Amino acid sequence: MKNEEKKNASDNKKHQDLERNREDSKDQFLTTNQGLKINDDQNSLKAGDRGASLLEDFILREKITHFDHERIPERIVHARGSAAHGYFQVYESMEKYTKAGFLQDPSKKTPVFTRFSTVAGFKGSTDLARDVRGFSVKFYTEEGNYDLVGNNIPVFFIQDAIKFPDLIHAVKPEPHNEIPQAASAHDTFWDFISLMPESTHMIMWAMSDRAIPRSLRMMEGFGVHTFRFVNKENKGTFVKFHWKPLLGTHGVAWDEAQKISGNDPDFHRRDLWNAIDNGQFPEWELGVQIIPEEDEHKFDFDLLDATKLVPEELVPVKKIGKMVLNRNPDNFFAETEQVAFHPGHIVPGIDFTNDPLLQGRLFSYTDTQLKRLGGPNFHEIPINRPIAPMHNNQRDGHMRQEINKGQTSYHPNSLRGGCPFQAKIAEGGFDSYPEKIDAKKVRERSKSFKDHFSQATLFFNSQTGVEQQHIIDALSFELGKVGVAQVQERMLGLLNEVSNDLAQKVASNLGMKVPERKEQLNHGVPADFDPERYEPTKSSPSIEKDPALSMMHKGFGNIATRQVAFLCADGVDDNSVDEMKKALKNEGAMVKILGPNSTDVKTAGGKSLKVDEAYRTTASVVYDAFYVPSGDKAHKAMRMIPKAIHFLNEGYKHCKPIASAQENGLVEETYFWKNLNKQNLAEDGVIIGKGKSSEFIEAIGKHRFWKREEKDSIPA
Ligand code: HDD
Repeated sequence: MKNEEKKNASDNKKHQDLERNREDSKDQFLTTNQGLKINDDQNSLKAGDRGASLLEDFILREKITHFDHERIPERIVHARGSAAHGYFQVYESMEKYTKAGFLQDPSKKTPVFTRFSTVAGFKGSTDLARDVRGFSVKFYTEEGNYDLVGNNIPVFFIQDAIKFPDLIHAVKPEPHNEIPQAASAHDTFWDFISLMPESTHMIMWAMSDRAIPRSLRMMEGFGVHTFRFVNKENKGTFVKFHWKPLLGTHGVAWDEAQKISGNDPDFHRRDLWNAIDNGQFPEWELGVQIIPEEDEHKFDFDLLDATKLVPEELVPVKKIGKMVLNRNPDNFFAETEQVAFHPGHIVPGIDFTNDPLLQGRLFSYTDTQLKRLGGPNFHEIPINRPIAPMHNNQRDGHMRQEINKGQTSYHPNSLRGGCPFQAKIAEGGFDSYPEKIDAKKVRERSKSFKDHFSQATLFFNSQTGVEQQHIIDALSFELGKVGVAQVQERMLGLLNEVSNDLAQKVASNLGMKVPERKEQLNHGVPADFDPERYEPTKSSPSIEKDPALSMMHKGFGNIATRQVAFLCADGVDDNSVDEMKKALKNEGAMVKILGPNSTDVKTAGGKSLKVDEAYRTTASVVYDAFYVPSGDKAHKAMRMIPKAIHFLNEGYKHCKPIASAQENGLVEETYFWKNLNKQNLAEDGVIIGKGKSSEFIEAIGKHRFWKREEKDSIPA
């Protein structure tokens, strides 16, 4: 469907929804929860019009009591989230590897509900925090709900779930003063990390631009653990899950992220909502890396170790289907807040492995929902209900919705003819993969989990120069916020294991020295740990680089949904606006008209141009690119508006494409025009002159002109 058609379809749907809402609520009286019609919802019952309120007022009491109980505990992690409905469709049958019903028939659409989240921040925190993003998909399959509860980073901080509470306590705001909010740049986080060498690989990812995404729609997703596909013949195959966004994978600049957090803390949430509302539905392809069981020990890392990934250079990702998110939730609380994900919600054909992080997760998620959603019946909340029929002998409990009929609630029974029956495997009954286990009970970690650095090095070496610089900057920022020199030193020691160049540059930014190896406190392993079991090693990785690990290697060119600000004022040239607008819209980009205030701008041709935002109510950081149409009068006016000049300066600082249809005007007021070499501006994404829409579109397709950061002197 073309964007315009999608937009019309979405507008029609909005209109129909509005009509339906009106229709549904026609003749609806305001009532109490018992259905009693309320005659006065403005005044409480009082002893005289100036007297005390009466306890007898059950209408007041019911309303206030319900209000008092409106909040439920927020998620201990991933509290801040945004979600959408959609569907998943497989490209071809995967029966060779799995019997999972939703992965067989390319003509079948499986409904999904997908929730994205930050990890550390509270529910009301900013979207642009430097953090890992959760990427959870609930597939409502005909065989029951399947949840793929992953992240936008393919590895994790720790190897064993028993360390999860420690990790989260360390990253959350510090307990004595609850500072800082939604940030890892503080003492306790880096203290913990510096003592956990196994987190080094994940830290490289978390300090990269992956942790400050441009949009939730422009992030990859990963199942993280190695899972198992099981086919009809009961043959198992290891599988790693990937989500690849069709819009490419993009981040923002760190300075920009911090400013967005102030200007629009809902930036990601709004972006997802608006895109779906506009009919520009985000899409991801589901990819799998398939690894035969026979190859389990073929790699120089352990497939069960969640701090490792399987490089795409070694095992390519096969794209097997597509997810489209095409409907916003009707009610945030009912859906996004109450949805309950669980990595243990699987369907026949998908099974677990012995990854000790995954094994611990299997306990944690039900436990947390019991507390969060108030009891054992959270599966009855509409967003959590499977579409597959559900029958069992579980009964009662807080907030039970179902009215179970009949005399029996046990199995086996004869009084109800044996119902509900157990399903045979051929009838779709679930059967755990019969993995052979013959082992001693131990509190041990396999020696194959001990190499904590080679993949961190692989990741760092696979980045472009710009990406490496961003990691160095991020580490310098975060460690610069740490107030304890020993913690900083331990971290420099760990970074030195990744790359001496990296460690030297961060050390220099901190004004410190990289410690000698022998001083490294056993790579940070604390003295009370048994070194035999915990001291890390570093083997040489079988490959030196994997381009798939770099964001800048993928997904460029597509400008769909990019937000382009048109800087306007009275006297703006009609053609200059219309031609560029048409060209951008043809590519699916979104045009926002900015003006001196919220009233329409009068064009040179005498038309009214609707203003989307006044300069004072918006900020450059929420746009992807800037265009200044021609018109002498307009340029004269804009030269007098400091915020308009600031837009271009800041846009330049954040390496965004800038186009101006005329040279003599607003652009002459900018810092970069006055101070930098104009010869290089075009290759730096600054396009000057009339009729340059194709050059501008190409520039937007490049996302950012990071080379400009080398001249990081723009005062914006
Ligand atoms: Fe977790 C939520 C992802 C390890 C315990 N986790 C949660 C969510 C995501 C993840 C995306 C939000 C779900 C939603 O949108 O509602 N978690 C991960 C990944 C992990 C991981 C990718 C490692 C590979 N988690 C992990 C461990 C534990 C937990 C090791 C505990 C032992 N996670 C939880 C939890 C949460 C949760 C406390 C909080 C809210 C919830 O479950 O529903 O149980």
